[in-house]
Amino acid sequence: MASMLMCFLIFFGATLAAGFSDTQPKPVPGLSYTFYKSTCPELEWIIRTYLKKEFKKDIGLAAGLLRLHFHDCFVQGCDASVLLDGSASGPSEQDAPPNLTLRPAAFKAINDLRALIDKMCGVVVSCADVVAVAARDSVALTGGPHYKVPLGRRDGLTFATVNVTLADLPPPTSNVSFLINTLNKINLTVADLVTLSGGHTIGLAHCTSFTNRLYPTQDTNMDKTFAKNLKLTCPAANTTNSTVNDIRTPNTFDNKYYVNLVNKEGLFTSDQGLFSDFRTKALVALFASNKILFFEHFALSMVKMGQISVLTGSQGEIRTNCSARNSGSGLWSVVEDLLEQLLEFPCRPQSCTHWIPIHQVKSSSSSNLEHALHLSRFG
Ligand code: HEM
Ligand SMILES: *[C@@H]1O[C@H](CO)[C@@H](O)[C@H](O)[C@H]1NC(C)=O
Ligand SMILES: *[C@@H]1O[C@H](CO)[C@@H](O)[C@H](O)[C@H]1NC(C)=O
Ligand SMILES: *[C@@H]1O[C@H](CO)[C@@H](O)[C@H](O)[C@H]1NC(C)=O
Ligand SMILES: *[C@@H]1O[C@H](CO)[C@@H](O)[C@H](O)[C@H]1NC(C)=O
Ligand SMILES: *[C@@H]1O[C@H](CO)[C@@H](O)[C@H](O)[C@H]1NC(C)=O
Ligand SMILES: *[C@@H]1O[C@H](CO)[C@@H](O)[C@H](O)[C@H]1NC(C)=O
Ligand SMILES: CC(=O)N[C@H]1CO[C@H](CO)[C@@H](O)[C@@H]1O
Repeated sequence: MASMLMCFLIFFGATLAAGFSDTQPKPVPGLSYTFYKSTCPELEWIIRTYLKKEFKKDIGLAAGLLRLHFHDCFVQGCDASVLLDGSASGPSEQDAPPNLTLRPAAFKAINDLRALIDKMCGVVVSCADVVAVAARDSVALTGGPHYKVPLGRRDGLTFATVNVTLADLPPPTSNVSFLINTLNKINLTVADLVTLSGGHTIGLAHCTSFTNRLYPTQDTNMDKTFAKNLKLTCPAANTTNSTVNDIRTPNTFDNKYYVNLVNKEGLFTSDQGLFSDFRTKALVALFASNKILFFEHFALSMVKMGQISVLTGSQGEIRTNCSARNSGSGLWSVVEDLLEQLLEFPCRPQSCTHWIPIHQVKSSSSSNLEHALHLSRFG
């Protein structure tokens, strides 16, 4: 009997693993797994190499980049609008209250990456795609699963208002019902909610994100020793200190976040609630005991999240500066459209990009970083 069960488990496990590696989820129309294959074959290598180097200096950047992608996708889709500086048309997402704690280092990394990518490939890769790949690599390089991301996103032309941003990003004080409803509006399921919350296996949180559970009265759903230590870090509700999201393995992407929840050591109301609500509790317990299963689900949910309301084809633009709309606001994509019509052949963006280098002859000044990348590749 025991051996039969064993056989079943092995068979079941193998089937899951095989199904996982063989079948990538089908990309939404306009995105593909090979989008930059001919126009920027170095793309993923450039990003991986740069991030490996930067994470050695500051592993917290990985958390910053993962959260950046989440915020981008939840507010008007994964269109890199989260990167826009506030100057052009009112407050950007970056200035809205829930985003204030997005790490400046993450914005800098995206801009640095774009500069490197542009030097090698020309201006063909969207900022939204750079954010998506950087988030994926942040997961992989901190110990999480490696998964393929569909590419071909275009960058948005419009800012989200502060109000829209507030409405789209659930606060950490949310209960599970509210979270389920919020995610449901963007077609994410209850399982996606539990799975994506596992992103809190890395990174930091400021006291203000969880002191609602300490003051004025202590949340009974929090481990007493854990609460005592949090009170030392956050002696008052308004302290500006921060602490790690995952007390067990703060800088490693693993399933310990769920182990924390099972032990009442989740940080936010929105975290700990997942182990109280009958709709989410079982999956939390399952992920706490099965890292591989969590990794498989996380990869799938991230691909799903990464395709929320994406702009494709000739929508939006490829921003030359990730922090600002191209001057002429969308003129470039109008020109692309006109060219397509004049040529009278169906032209997908990747087959059209031979137009771009003509207009984007780059200066040959080379940064130290670019030099380092060349050396490690060709040297
Ligand atoms: C489900 C709703 C979610 C809520 C309510 C939420 C809330 C928060 C809050 C309040 C913080 C701390 C901000 C601070 O105090 O500085 C945070 C940090 C973080 N969140 Fe979430 N989050 C959610 C979903 C996600 C998702 C889907 C991901 C990615 C898959 C994610 C990844 C992160 C990361 C990596 C950090 C640490 C950032 C850093 O260290 O810079 N979160 N989240
Ligand atoms: C944003 O929300 C606030 C508070 O709900 C409201 O007073 C304000 O008018 C809203 N602003 C816009 C532009 O909708
Ligand atoms: C969950 O939160 C929402 C919004 O804050 C609130 O209206 C609702 O009553 C809460 N539900 C429960 C069961 O506490
Ligand atoms: C959710 O799915 C519906 C039905 O397929 C679709 O109309 C809607 O655009 C989707 N919403 C998002 C944000 O993807
Ligand atoms: C947190 O901030 C307070 C001041 O508000 C300070 O006294 C305390 O040492 C800080 N704790 C930690 C762990 O940083
Ligand atoms: C926090 O609140 C206390 C009491 O209300 C006040 O004395 C203190 O200055 C505040 N600290 C910060 C950092 O706002
Ligand atoms: C990119 O745009 C931002 C915001 O307008 C600006 O501050 C920055 O200097 C620009 N960067 C470059 C390299 O032009
Ligand atoms: C919580 C928080 O710090 N909110 C700030 C977010 O950013 C806006 C604009 O910069 C500030 O007014 C808020 O105080």
